[in-house]
Amino acid sequence: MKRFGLFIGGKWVSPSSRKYFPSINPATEKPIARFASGSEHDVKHAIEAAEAALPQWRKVPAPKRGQILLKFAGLLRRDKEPLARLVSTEMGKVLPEARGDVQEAIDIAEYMAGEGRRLFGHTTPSELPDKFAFTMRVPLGVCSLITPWNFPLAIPAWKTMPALVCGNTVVFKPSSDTPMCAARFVELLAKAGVPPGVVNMVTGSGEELGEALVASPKVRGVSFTGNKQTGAWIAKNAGVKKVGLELGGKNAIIIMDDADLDLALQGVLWGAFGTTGQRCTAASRVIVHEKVKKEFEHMLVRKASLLKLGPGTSPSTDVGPLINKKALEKVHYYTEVGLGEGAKLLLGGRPAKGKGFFYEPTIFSDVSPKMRIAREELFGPSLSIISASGVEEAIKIANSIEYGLSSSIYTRDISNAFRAIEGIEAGITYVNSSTIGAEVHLPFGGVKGTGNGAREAGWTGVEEFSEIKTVYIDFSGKLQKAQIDN
Ligand code: UN1
Repeated sequence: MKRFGLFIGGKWVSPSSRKYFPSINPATEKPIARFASGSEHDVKHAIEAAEAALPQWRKVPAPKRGQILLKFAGLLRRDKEPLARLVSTEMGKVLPEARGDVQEAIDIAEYMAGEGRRLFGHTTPSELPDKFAFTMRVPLGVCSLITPWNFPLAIPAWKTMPALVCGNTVVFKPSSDTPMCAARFVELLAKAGVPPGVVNMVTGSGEELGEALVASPKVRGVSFTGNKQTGAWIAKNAGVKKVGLELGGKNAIIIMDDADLDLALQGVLWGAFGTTGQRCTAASRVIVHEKVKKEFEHMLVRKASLLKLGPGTSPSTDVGPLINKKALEKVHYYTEVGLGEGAKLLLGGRPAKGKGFFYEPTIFSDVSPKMRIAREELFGPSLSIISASGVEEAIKIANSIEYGLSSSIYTRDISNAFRAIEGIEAGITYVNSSTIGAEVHLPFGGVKGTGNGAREAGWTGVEEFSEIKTVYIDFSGKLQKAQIDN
């Protein structure tokens, strides 16, 4: 079986532990390849390589750095099909979605390549004569990028592309569930012309590597997408540096009594069971107007019961496996919690028989907003239906959780739509569309427990990975004192 080391200073090197772990195909439970169990010592080595590469890389003109990203986008495009197959095999999502994962990486690479010719600052008048003031963007320095498995190419690209175009160097720590996708990702970056040391990859246990990646004073930026416990730990341990956190959601779709129910049905199926519910943006709550609740439930259960479980690589599959055994156990644990809380199970509620981490699409009704299944992120194909008597109550329920990433309302009434846009506490609100489907040129992130204000992608992705330098140029030839001489 193929064995991968750590990618440090442009070379594959053995981990100091000499130990390796397998990456598992979640549909078959068979290993795909073996990956290095890195140690703190390896992370230090990677940070040193990134530090050494920084002075030269930050001096490369940003449009030139952008050209390398564009080349990378071209390589992803060339290899889109094999990469999508790899995503589907290693992570489990169905092939069309795996192609979307690769496409999202291509999109952000192209977008950030263009940023190489913008990276705008401001110019503004000085309060004194013969004095000029402007701002410019400078890189943070070495950045640690810690990524999840659910978008094994797109999320590393969301972080790496802005980091690179801004002139940072990177230590990349992918999830141990999808290291093969990460290995292909760094190989293609090197092929596109990213110089040695600019992107380094360490694999292994987050518990083992976390502190070295996050707390090191040599690291000036940390970007993390994952669970809230790890996010809270990072916030506590990072010290004084720029930290971007994206920590999940419990996203709601509101369905009003004036909604197009067929359209809402498609949105709910896609939001709740697409990617087997394993998106931060997945819809795990439906808040439906009491007048249409029965009808909508009936429509939903009929369609959801037809969804076919299977390996992501098989064309007949609608819903792929969960990522691993722990995830399967977690989803089932919440089924038991829901039953214990008195919610009504309409569909599913158990693991599928046979090999692989498959769980039946699960729907609970008569869920009250206080129940744990209505508040806690379970990251799987399990949906809670809550009823509401009107738009204000629906918004209140939508907001009654600690998260605030995505949200959606189905309505034909413009005032309901605007009430939701204004009232829902979330970083993203969709109208007449599901909770998933963020595009790379718009800011992505959440409020409340979802994050710390960082917005990935779009122009804000550049803000995450750069600092502002303010420059004053005095060409008066004399000492001018601001606030005093004028
Ligand atoms: C995530 O699950 O962390 O909007 C990212 C979406 C995708 C990105 C999801 N474009 O669902």
